[in-house]
Parts: sequence; structure tokens; C-alpha cells
Amino acid sequence: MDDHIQIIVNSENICILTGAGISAESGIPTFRGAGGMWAKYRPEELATPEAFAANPRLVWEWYQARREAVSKAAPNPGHKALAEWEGLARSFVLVTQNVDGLHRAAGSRQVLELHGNIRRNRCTACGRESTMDEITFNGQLPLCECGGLLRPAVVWFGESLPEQVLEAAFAAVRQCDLFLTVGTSAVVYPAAALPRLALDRGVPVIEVNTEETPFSAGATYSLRGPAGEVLPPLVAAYASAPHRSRQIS
Ligand code: BV8
Ligand code: ZN
Repeated sequence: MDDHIQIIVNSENICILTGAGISAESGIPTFRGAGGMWAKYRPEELATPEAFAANPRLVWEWYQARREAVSKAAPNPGHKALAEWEGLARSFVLVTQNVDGLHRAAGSRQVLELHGNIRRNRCTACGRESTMDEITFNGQLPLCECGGLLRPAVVWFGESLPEQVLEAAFAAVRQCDLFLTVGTSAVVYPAAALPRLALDRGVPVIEVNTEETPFSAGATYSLRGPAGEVLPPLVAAYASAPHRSRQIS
């Protein structure tokens, strides 16, 4: 049995960080890859409070276009493998940078959305949250009942991540005995600190990515390939390990 499979099979407390790459096979463009959505724009132009203050319509048009893509997207075998794995391990915490909601759609329950969720809006005046289905964006800026301007309920660059969610993510890294980083270029902080903290703790870190990343050289193992193909066999090996019975969670 390959070394990395042996390590995976013997793990009990698993923490996973996912990024845009795990949703690529669901048809959602990544940020930085070839053809990624940043190719046309730069993060600073759109995913920042300054960009929204300067040109809310442009930012809303970009998010509406992304919401279209997200609404048409379905979870792929990579999302489904992680949802299955959750029920097999003693503890399994899925931390995602993605805002597309596909992990929950695939059946994952313990999901920490570090950067929020594109399917939700938040009022810039009263803070009330609503879903994207509650508004129709016909070019008019969407307003809350209180009259305040709505924004997508995501974390922009320069904005702090939700405190409790980030705390829970760091707590999960501190108690895991295996960490996987899947489909992320590992350049956006503080999310990118999570796999590095796992390594500092001496926990094996396995990267799953179609390309080399700035993190690859430091990973315990870097598995090259699409998440939808690499993850299912890893979960199958985990499920079939003799000492593994389905965890009653
Ligand atoms: C903050 C939501 C505190 C919006 C996003 C150090 C400490 C703290 C902050 C910083 C720091 N250094 C710099 C900063 C600032 C900044 C930052 O990290 N900048 C980077 C660019 C250098 N961080 C912040 O601003 C964060 N805030 O720290 O608050 C604070 C407060 C005030 C003042 C100062 C600090 C907020 C960051 C959150 C930004 N919001 N998204 C939206 O989505 O619209 S980030 C955005 O990038 C997405 O969430 C995305 O998930 C994330 C990371 O990108 P990836 O997911 O990795 O996607 P990418 O395209 O890059 O890579 C995809 C990978 O998949 C590739 O490697 C590709 O090879 C691979 N792949 C492709 N196909 C597949 C695949 N892999 C497997 N299978 C496939 N099929
Ligand atoms: Zn309001």
C-alpha cells in the first residue's frame, strides 16, 4: 500500500482545506488558474469594499454572473467523496475558502465557510441577511426593507473573516492527525496559514492539485490530479480499512 494511503487509512481526526479547484469540475472557474475569473479582472478591482463603494453596480454584475454559474453547478465526485468521508472518521472538519455552497449541496455537514457564501446577501445598513433568491437584480441596486444597500455575504480582501468560523478552523487544525489541502493555490491568508500550521505541528499534510503550488514543496505528499479523480479512491481505501467501521456520528 502506498505510504500516503497508509497514513490516510490510519488517521482518525481529519481536517481538510478546499479552494476553488475542487469546484472547477463542477464548471465554476477558479480565481487564478488559466481562464480563471481573475484573468479578466484583478481581485483588487472587484472583491474589495473599496471597489464596492466606488462602483457597486459593477461589483453586483460580477457577483450576479457568478451566481448564475453557481446556480447551474452541481457537486462533483470530489465534493461527494469528502461528504462520504465525513461519516467514516472519528472527527472530520471541512474548511472551505469557496463561497459556492457545493460542499453542503453534496451532503457535507461540518463545513466552515471562511469566506462566506455567495448565495446570501447582507444589508450594509442593518446587517440583516437574506438569500439570493429573495432579490431580483435587474440592473437596479438591490435594497433591504430598511432601505440599506445589499451586498453579497462574502468576505472581501481587507475584511476580517468571521471570528468564530476562523477560531473553529484553527481549533480543528490543532487537534487533527491528518490534513489535506485540496484545489487551492494556498496564497490567500489567513486560510493559507492552516496547512502550514498543520506542518508545524508535525501532522502529515497531503496536497491534491492539478498543478504545483507555492505549498507543494513543503507538503508531506503532493498528489497531482483533479480532485474529482484523486479523492474517491482515497476515501474508498479509508472506508475499506479492516479496523474501520462506520462511525456513529
Ligand atoms: C484578512 C471571497 C484581516 C470573495 C475571497 C496575511 C495575514 C492576513 C491578511 C493578509 C496577509 N497577507 C495578505 C493579506 C491580505 C489578503 C491576502 O491574503 N491577499 C493575498 C492575495 C496575498 N487577505 C485578506 O484580505 C483576508 N482578510 O486577512 O483580514 C485583515 C483585516 C483588515 C486589514 C488587514 C487584514 C480576506 C481574504 C478573503 C478574500 N475573499 N473570496 C469572493 O469569492 O468573491 S478570496 C478568494 O481566493 C476565494 O475565496 C478563493 O477561494 C480564495 C483562494 O483562492 P483559491 O481557492 O486557492 O483559488 P485559486 O484559483 O487561487 O487556486 C485554485 C487552485 O486549484 C489552483 O492551484 C489550481 O491548480 C487548482 N485546481 C484547478 N482545477 C483543479 C485544481 N485542483 C484540484 N482539482 C482540480 N480539478
Ligand atoms: Zn437593512
